[in-house]
This record gives sequence, structure tokens and C-alpha cells, in this order.
Amino acid sequence: DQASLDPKIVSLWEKCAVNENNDKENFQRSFVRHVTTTLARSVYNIDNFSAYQATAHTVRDQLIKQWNETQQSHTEADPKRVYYLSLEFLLGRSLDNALLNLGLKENFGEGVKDLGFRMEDVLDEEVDAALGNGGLGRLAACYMDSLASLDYPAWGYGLRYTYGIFQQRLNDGYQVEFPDYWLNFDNPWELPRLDVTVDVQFGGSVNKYTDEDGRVRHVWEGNDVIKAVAYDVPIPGYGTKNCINIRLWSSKPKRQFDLGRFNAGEYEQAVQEQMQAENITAVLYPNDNHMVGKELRLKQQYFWVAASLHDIVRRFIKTGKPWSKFPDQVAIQLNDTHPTLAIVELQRILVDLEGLKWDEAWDIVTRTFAFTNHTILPEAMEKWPVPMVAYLLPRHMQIIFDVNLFFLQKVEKLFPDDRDLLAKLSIIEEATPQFVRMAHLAIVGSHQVNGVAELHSNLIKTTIFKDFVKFYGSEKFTNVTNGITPRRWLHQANPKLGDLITEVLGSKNWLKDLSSLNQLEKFADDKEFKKQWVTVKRSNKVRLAEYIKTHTGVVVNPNALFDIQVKRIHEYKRQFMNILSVIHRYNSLKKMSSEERCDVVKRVIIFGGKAAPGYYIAKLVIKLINSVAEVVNKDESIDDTLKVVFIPDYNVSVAEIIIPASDISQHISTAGTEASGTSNMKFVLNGGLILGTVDGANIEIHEEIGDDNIFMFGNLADQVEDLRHAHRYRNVPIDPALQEVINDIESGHFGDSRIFSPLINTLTIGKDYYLISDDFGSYLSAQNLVDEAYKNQDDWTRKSILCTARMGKFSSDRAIKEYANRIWNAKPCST
Ligand code: C3B
Repeated sequence: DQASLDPKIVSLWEKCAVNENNDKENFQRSFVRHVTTTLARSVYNIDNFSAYQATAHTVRDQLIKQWNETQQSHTEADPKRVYYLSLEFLLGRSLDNALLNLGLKENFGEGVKDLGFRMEDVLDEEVDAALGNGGLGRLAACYMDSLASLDYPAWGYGLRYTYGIFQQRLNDGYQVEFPDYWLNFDNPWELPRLDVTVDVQFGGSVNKYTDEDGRVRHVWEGNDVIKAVAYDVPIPGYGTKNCINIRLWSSKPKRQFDLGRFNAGEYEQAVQEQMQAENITAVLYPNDNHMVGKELRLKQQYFWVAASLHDIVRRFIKTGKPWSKFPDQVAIQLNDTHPTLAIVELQRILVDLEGLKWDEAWDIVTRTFAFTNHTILPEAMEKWPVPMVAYLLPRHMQIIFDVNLFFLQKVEKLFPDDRDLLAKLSIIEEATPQFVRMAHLAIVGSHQVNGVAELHSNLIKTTIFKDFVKFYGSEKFTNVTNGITPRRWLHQANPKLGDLITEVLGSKNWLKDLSSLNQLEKFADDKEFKKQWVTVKRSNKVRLAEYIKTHTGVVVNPNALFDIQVKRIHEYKRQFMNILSVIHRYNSLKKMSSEERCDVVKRVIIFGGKAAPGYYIAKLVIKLINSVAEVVNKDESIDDTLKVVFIPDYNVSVAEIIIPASDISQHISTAGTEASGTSNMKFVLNGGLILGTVDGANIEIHEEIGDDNIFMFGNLADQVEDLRHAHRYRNVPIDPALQEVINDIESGHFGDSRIFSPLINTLTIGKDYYLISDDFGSYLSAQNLVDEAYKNQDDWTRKSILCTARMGKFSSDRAIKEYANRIWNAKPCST
């Protein structure tokens, strides 16, 4: 409470709050102070890691100040707040991002250099915060950057996993997983708030009683209480003093150990409770686009949701406003169905704890929540067995049944004779056991549902949620095409291109308004500019070639066409099709004379990505890529025209090296399966062309950059069902070029072919569910067009420039403004 503070303290605080002079000398003073005090090291013994820590702590001091001022000013202004609930935040590294966003990079960089360190080496000491699997988690990170940069009063809520996504190493071409010990050293990017805690209960039973008004009230008495402790991660905006917060919860035991047991000498049992509590936030589930129904995962979800809602409600109650104002003060965005229990939890808080009537509470709930769907893959749809939910969360299960009952009553009123419709819309799947369909609950409990690209948003309305459209009308369903932050994905990852753009446009304004990149169009035929553009690309390719050499031992030629596919390994993403086409290319090269090979465009085909540890087929794809690489890379008879590389442990900071170096990248999912994709945007923004299917955001990228600057191929989404039907019930012959490749694998050309038969079987016995055979011919033709186009280097450069120039739409700033205006009704609030 400021008013009660000693005026001396207030005046000191205000002095402190004024931005210090962040010049080189002040930086160096702070650097040395942190080395000697925070790190307790001697100044005679500073290695790169200590230099990183001292720099990070100096930046952290700035961040904390801005963070405090932002929170203070939000408390005073009390605007409507936006809460982004995401089980994943794939932040990557923070130092470079903070330096750039706070505008400290130059002074601090000079300061570091002056003390005898290379800034690149210092930055390279940081371990990634890898609290996410892939696209969904990285999107959350980009959105936090935009929320901060656009001055929205927003909070992220997530879990502080002790172990993030596993580290991937290769052994004999197979993926092996290692734990991600990211917290083994101190983490300067989080502020432990050991005093901010929430008790979260599980299990137990529900008791009923009748209150003075004759209303039946429910009391849930859990039999297991776990403490959630807050860790705050400051997120600085670019070009603003606004610094927002991601609050990550860590699970701790309610009591340190069982004293009774301890005193009885049962030491192991005495600490068991503690260990079980800490298990909840121990590890991120490593599945992308795939539901695995583990009880611990459900516990994670409720633990996170309960702690977050408690925090949100506590903040609202402090303002003294009536409950009816809650939806005017609070917008909660559900990042996929993972946080859907928040809907039920808020209803429980309002009805059971705050004593609101059911309908009044439900109206508040549905005006508060909005839901983003990120996939239509059936295996990704979350559903939890009713007995599991009833056991862990008995009151929530009752509330879900009531929500469903009232919902279905409304459906029945509108469609009195349609029993099938009731079964299709029900939140409960009537199987043995019954299941709670989380997507249905999320739709019923939200006022808006959005998909993440035009095609995807249309598909959810015509496929998985079509019956909901019947009931609610289509206005409840909308599209917000994904976006990426240009701060990390151009400014930070590709400093040379960023500088070139800034120089030619005359300002850094493009970092705040990405559409201003369109001014680059007029330089697409400027000889001098093109030369500079090529120089930048070339130096990024050299940087990647060095990285590849260090991490795989393979030497690649930076003059070759760099062809990249980096993303989670998944059948629907079709890395398998890519490597099959590589074999086809290899065989064609071998058939050529060396004169013929002289005319061939040299290619380096680069793969990267993790497979979920339990995803057998995906892991075989990795093995096949490595087996092919081994044969191709040492075959001298093809004159260096082809190299194949698998870069291990693909993550955010590796992406920052790979993406700026691409000539072409592949986004080749079976049409209709990739909801949006976001790396496609990152590659094109960095002047890389793409080869893609008519899927997800590829379609909108195509619309923006034009026919001449993209290579599209393959069947369309609306043909997929018919093609699958044909595979199932007719004898569709395999594409002949594909059959040759299969024969080649089966002949043992790439090692023991029996290893790969489960993979080959997906094409045959598996009825080629992802339609590799159907797309193979047009894929190869598109590849040929790429080669032809690359031969004309000058025109390729023109295309590359136009790509970057036309990517304005895909800034996450645009996406966040759409959410704010069309879904949250939230306004910026600057500090
Ligand atoms: C992903 C989708 O697979 C991508 O197409 C999409 O671009 C991103 O989300 C962001 O919207 N996704 C994911 O990473 N994990 C899921 N469980 C579901 C979707």
C-alpha cells in the first residue's frame, strides 16, 4: 500500500525507478558487481558462463524495475486484463531478446567486448527454456512478446516444469532421449515468489447442505492438498517500457514431511508425500498433437488451472467490483483444450464458494472464456475417462454433468426430434467407461472459438465442430491466423538482414509495423541491394554450415541449395515423403553421366526435429533419414551434388541459426492436417522460399507473396476423404517412382531393410493414410521446378526479397490485435 509508506522510501523508490544511464561504464560496473557478489567469484576467474550470468543479472535488474512499474501502473489503472492460459511456453533463450527489446544490445555489447569477451560466446552459454513441444508452445511465446510490445495488460499462466522437452541425441542413427536439466544452474529469468502460493486439492468427496435461503450447497473436501508456488518470468516489450509477466506454478508439498512418521523412524514414508507433490510439475509431457491419457497429466492440468484462477479471482476481488463486472475486467484465452477445466473451476468458485446462482454464474463464465483450437487430428482430441475425473475432482465431475444437462436441454428444445444430435453434441461420450470430451466442454463454456488459419477455421466448422455450428450458428466460430514475432525471428535471429532492412528503409519502424516491409518491393530489382541481400544469405549459410560441421561432422557446401525441413517428426508432416524423394534424387544422380551432373543444382537437404519417445514410426523415420544420409554422404560418385543432414536436438535456439540460412524449406503436410504451421512464416520472413502443400497458413502465405514466389503442390483438403476411401476399398496402385524407391530400400541399399518394413507398411498395409503416393508425382515435379528456378540466381534473389517484403500480415502483433479487438475487447494500457 503506497499511501502508508514512509515518504523517504517513496522518494528513494522513485529515484530508483527512473531509468539509470545504461551506458557502457555503468554496465561494466554492474557486471563486476554481479561477478563478485551475486556469483561470489573472483574477478581473476571469469569464464564465458560467468560472463553470461553477470550480463544476465545486469539485464534482470532492468527488467525487474520495468516489470514493477508496469504492474504498479496496471494496479492503478485497473484495465480489463487478458489472461493467456497455456500448458506450454517455448521461450528459448532470453538474454539476447531482452537486450534487443530493452535497447541495451549496443552499449552492453561494447561493454562485454571491452572486457575481453565475444558477445556471441556469452549469449551461447544460455540454455533454452524449453517448456513446450513445438508450434503451440512457441506460438504462446510469440504472443507474449506481442502482448508486451503492444502494451496490453496481459498475463501468461503456465507450469514451471523441472524438466522441459527432452534433449535428443543420435546413436547409430536412432533417437535417444536425455533429460533436460535446464534448472541445474541458476535461472536469472525467473523471480521466485515463495510468498505467492495457492493450495490445490484433489480427491476426497462432496458434501451437501442447505443454506438459510433453502438452497442446496456443495462443499468439496479433498483428501490431498498440494501447494502451488509462483515463479514469475518477466517479458519485456519492444520499444516500450511495458514488461508483462508469465506466472509459472511449481508444485510443493503442503508440509515438508510427515512428522508422525518421521518420529516413528519411518524416514522414507515421511518424505513420500513430498516427492509425490513435487512430481506434478516435474516434467513436460513430450507429445505433440497426440493425447496420452495419463492421470498425472490430468493432475497437472487441474493444478495449473486451479492455481491460476485463484490468482485471477483474488486480483479481481481486490478491486471491490461486483461479480457481474467480472467479464468486463477479465478475458481468459484457453490455448487448446488443456486448460478447459478452468471453465468448471470458475463455475465452482462462483457457485460453491461465492454463493452465486447457477445461471448467473454460468453467464459470467461463458462471457469470460474464449477457446483456440489448434488441430483437427483425431488422436490429439483430449478426452478423459469419467471415473478418473470423478475420483480426482469429484465436484468438477458433478458440475460437468450439470453443464451438459442444461446444454442438452437447450439443444433438445431447438431440435426436439434429433436424438443423434444430442449424442453428437454431448460433453459426455457414451462409451464404457464414459469420457469427458474436453473440446465440447471448451466450446460450451466459451463465447468464441477460433481456429488458427483460414482453411483450418473453415474445416473445424465443417468437420469436427459442424454440429455445434448447427446449434450455435457460425458466428461463434471465427478465425485468427497465427503470427510470429519479428523481434525474435528477424531482428534477433538474422541481425545482418535486420540491419540491411533498417538501413534501406531508413528506420527500425518495421519492427513495430511489419507491413512496412512492403517498401522493400521497390528494391527487388535494385542491383546493389540485391548484391547485399545475397551476401547476407550467404553468410547465414556459412554460419549454418559451420554449425552442421560441429554438430554432425558433415561438411556441406554453402553454395549449394539449402533445402530444410525442421519440425516435430510426425506422420502427417510427411518427413517420410521427403526422405523418399531424396532417395529418388540420389538414384537419378547415380544414373547421370558426370557431364550431366555438372548441370545439376547441388542440394543440401537438412532435417531436424524430435519424435515423441513413444512414437515408434516417427522414430523409424529418423533412422531412415540417417541411414540414407550415411550412404549418400560418402558416395563420391555423385560429385558433391547431394548431401543429407539430420541436425540433432532441434530447438528454439537452433532454429534461430537454421531459419535465416534456408533457400527453400518444406511444409508438406497432407492437405487439411496442419492447422497453420508457423515456421513457414519464419522462413519466408527471412527470405527463404517455400515448397508446400495447399494446407494451413501456406495458403495465406501464397495469397500474400504471389504465385511466382512459392512452390505449391499436391491434392487439396477436399479431395483427401475420397482418396482415403479409394485406398481402403479399391486397389490403388502405388506411384511408380515411389515403388522404385521402396524397392531400393527393400533391396537393403540403406542397411538392413527389415528395420524399415513397419515404415514401408504404412504405405501398403496402412493404406497410405497420409497420401504419400497420391502426392508423390506432383511433389517430384515441384522439386524440379525448384531446381530450375534456382539456376536463375538473379531471379531467385528477386523472389527472396519479395517474400520478405510481403510478409507483413504474419506478425504476431496483427494476430494479437485481432484477438484483443474481436475476442477479448481489451485495450492497451501503457506504463
Ligand atoms: C500446432 C499445430 O500443429 C500447428 O499447425 C499450429 O501452427 C500450432 O499448433 C500453433 O497454432 N499444435 C501443436 O503444436 N500441438 C498441439 N497439441 C496441437 C497443435
